[in-house]
Amino acid sequence: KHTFWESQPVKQFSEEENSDAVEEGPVQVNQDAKDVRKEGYALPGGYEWCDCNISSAEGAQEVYTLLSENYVEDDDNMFRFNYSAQFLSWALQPPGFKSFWHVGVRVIKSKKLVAFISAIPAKIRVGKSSPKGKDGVPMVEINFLCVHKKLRTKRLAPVLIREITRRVNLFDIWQATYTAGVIIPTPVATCRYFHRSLNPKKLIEVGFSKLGKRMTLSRTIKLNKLPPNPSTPGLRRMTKSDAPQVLELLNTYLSQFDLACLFQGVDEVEHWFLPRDNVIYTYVVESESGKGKKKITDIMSFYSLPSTIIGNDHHKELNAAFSYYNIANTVTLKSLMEDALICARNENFDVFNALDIMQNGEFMKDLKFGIGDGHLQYYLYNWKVKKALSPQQVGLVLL
Ligand code: YNC
Ligand code: MG
Repeated sequence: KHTFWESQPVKQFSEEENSDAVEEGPVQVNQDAKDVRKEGYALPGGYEWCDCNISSAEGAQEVYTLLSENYVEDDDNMFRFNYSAQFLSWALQPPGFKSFWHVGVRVIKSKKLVAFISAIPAKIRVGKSSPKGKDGVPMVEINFLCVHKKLRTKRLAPVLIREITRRVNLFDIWQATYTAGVIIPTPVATCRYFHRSLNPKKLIEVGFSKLGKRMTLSRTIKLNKLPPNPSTPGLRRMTKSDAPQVLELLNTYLSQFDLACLFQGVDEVEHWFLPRDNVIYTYVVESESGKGKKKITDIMSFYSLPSTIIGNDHHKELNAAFSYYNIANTVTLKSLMEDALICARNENFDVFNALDIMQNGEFMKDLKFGIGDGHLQYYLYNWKVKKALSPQQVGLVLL
């Protein structure tokens, strides 16, 4: 029973079967932004809404602290995502961001931040038949929904979701995309994480991985060993002047998928891809294109999302790199991704994670990725698709 989600304009589980009868597109016709209620939704007594000011160090730190203590844990409560303050500052402030969409709940008396939810704008294309065709649908990406552990199961999450919806609707946006570990009505795609050990000794010590049957630690280390340096000629870190070519490459590449982001301009690409230490790592391949001219032909990227290791005296943090967008044109995807593993290892990451989306299935076996437990569900708000997408049809990475 999903009392809240059954009240929302999302595809319901009961509509799963007769999928031929489902019309692709909005669940509800767009309203008039002028008719959206002006007042915030009611909170339980003693709590108030706030706009979090991520652009200030203190504001980012406040959200960081809430999430670092209360955000997503694995099923066995051994690890908890520990997005850094710099990462949150990046993830929440792309071109067009609004503090009005960085929604917090505070205790009125102490001003302590106890809940959070965020939206950022994005153009999303669903299927090949979006009404606006190649231009995609103006949506928001919802992320970092978090309620303090002491306030759980009091139906505060639905209030946060209604409030962010209201604040997005006020700007005449009626659709959203989000991912979650839980299953609610109704996933548009069900994807899985795969993991590639970079530092097997530590991964075993902290209980992230187990020694395989008939395996010793030294054999495991040897099996996972990577060359010291990447092999692709011309591979280097992305710089600002690469952004126009990266924009072209991304939008062309992503046009083959049924759920993807349409990058809107050079400023968006600069924001999402220019390297930032401990946040986002992007490499490009620069090739000679004749007459001494050079051009960007390939892209490889990953982001940094460490996890706190809960209750381990020796190791405090698991350094995980997460695959972002990768485009292989002059080398195989496998060899480009082997370079990604090498670059991540050289940046001191312990593990490299990738979803089975896009073409990632092509390299996972050869590059010794192992399947993770748990799934990542992709969702659309106020948008129905006829049939769920396979992971390979998904070309969207949410942070
Ligand atoms: C979830 N992750 O099903 P029903 S992902 C959506 N996404 O409703 P309560 C969720 N809904 O089933 P708690 C959800 N988790 O009765 C739970 N729900 O219809 C639903 N965890 O509320 C749930 N972060 O307040 C149920 O539950 C109702 O106190 C129960 O709070 C939930 O960011 C939560 O995993 C997740 O902090 C806040 O457990 C809490 O348990 C927590 O009684 C650890 O809520 C951190 C965590 C979630 C990460 C994420 C994406 C969120 C998407 C939200 C939906 C956006 C819709 C689009 C809005 C814009 C529309 C436009 C335009
Ligand atoms: Mg609650």
